[in-house]
Amino acid sequence: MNSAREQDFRYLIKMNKSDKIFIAGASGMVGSAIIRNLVKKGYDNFIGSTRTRVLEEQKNMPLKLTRIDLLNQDAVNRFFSNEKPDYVFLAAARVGGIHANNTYPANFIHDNLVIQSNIINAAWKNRVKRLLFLGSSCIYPKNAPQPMKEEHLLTGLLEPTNEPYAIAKIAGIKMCESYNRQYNTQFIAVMPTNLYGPNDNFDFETSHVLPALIRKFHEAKLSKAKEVTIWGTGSPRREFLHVDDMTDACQHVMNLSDAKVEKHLTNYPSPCFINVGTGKDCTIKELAMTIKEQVGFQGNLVFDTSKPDGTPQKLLDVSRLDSLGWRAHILLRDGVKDAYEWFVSSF
Ligand code: GFB
Repeated sequence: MNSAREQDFRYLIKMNKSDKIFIAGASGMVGSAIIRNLVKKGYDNFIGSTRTRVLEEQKNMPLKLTRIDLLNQDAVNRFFSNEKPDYVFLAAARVGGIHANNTYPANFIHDNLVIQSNIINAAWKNRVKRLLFLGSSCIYPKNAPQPMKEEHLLTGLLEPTNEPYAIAKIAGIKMCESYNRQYNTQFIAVMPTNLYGPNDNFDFETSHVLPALIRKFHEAKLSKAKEVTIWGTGSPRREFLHVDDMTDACQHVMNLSDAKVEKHLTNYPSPCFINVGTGKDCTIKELAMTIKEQVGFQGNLVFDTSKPDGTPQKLLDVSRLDSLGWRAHILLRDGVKDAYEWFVSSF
C-alpha cells in the first residue's frame, strides 16, 4: 500500500525524459553527481557547462558539454537563446574550504554573484520551466540557533571567514525569490550542508575538511608518518552529506508538482529556499577519527590551533524537506568509505 504522500495525485513527476536539462558546472562534484543520478533514472537529454576538465566517467554519457564562460553575460544569453533548456541545475560556483574563503574573498563574492546573476536572468528570459540554485549552509548567522531553520536567515552576523561567499549565496536566494514574485518563475534555492564524495577537490589549500583529511591520512599511511595535523581545535561541529544524497534531493525537489512548489517553495513571504542535510553532526575530531580508522592510519592526531575553527556549529533543520517526502540515507561511515575508495582509484 503506498504511503499517503505517494497517493497525492499532485505528486506528479515534473521532468519528462525528453526535456532538455542544463547542468551549469557539469564537471564539478555536485554537477557530475546530478548527471550520474539522472542518467541512472533514464534521463538522456543533457547539456552541461564546464570551465575545466572533461571527466572520464562522462565520456560515454548522453551529455553534450560546452566550455561556456559563465562570467560572460553575452555568452550566457546566447547559450540560453540557442539551447532553450527546460530545466536548469545551477551547480556552477567558485567554492572552497575555510582557508580558500579566507584567502580569496574578492574572487568568491565576485565570481559567484556574476555566475548566478547571468544564469538566473537568462533562465527567466528564455522561460525555463524550473531552476534549482545551489547555495550553502554558511548563509546562516555564525551564532544561529541550532539546528538552523530557513527562517533564521539574516537574523545575525555571518561567520567572517566565509562572509563574502555567504553574501553572494544569500543574494542568489533573493534573486530567485524576486524573480518568482515579479515574473511568476519557479526558481528554487536548495541550501546543502557540507558536501563530499566523488570528484571532490583534494587540494590541501583550497579543499574542505573531509577530502583534505582523507588525503592527509592516506599519504601519512603510505609514508609511515607518526602524526597527521588537523587544523583548529577539532571542537567545531559539522554536518556532512554525501553528494549522491544531495543530488537525489535535488532531483526530488525538481520533480515536485507545481502545486507543492507553489504552496511550499515559492509562496512569498515563506522562504523560497530549503535546507538539505542529514540532521546529524559531529565534531571535527570525531570526523578525523572516522577517517583515520577508514584509511587505516596508525599514528597520532596533532591539532594546529593557529588555524581558524570557523563557525562553531552549522547543523541544518531538515524538517521542511522531510515534510516534502525526502530524507538522507547515506551514513557518514559508509560515505567516507565510498569517498576514500574513489580517491584511491582516481589518484
Ligand atoms: O570544511 P572547512 O574548510 O569549511 O572546515 P567550513 C571545517 C572545519 O574543519 C574548520 C577544520 O574548523 C577547519 O579548521 N579542519 C581541520 C580543516 N583540518 C582541516 C583541513 O585540513 N582542511 C580544512 N579545509 N579544514 C565552509 C565555508 O566552512 O563550509 C564554505 O568556508 C562552504 O564557504 C562550506 O560554505 C560548506 O565548514 O568551516
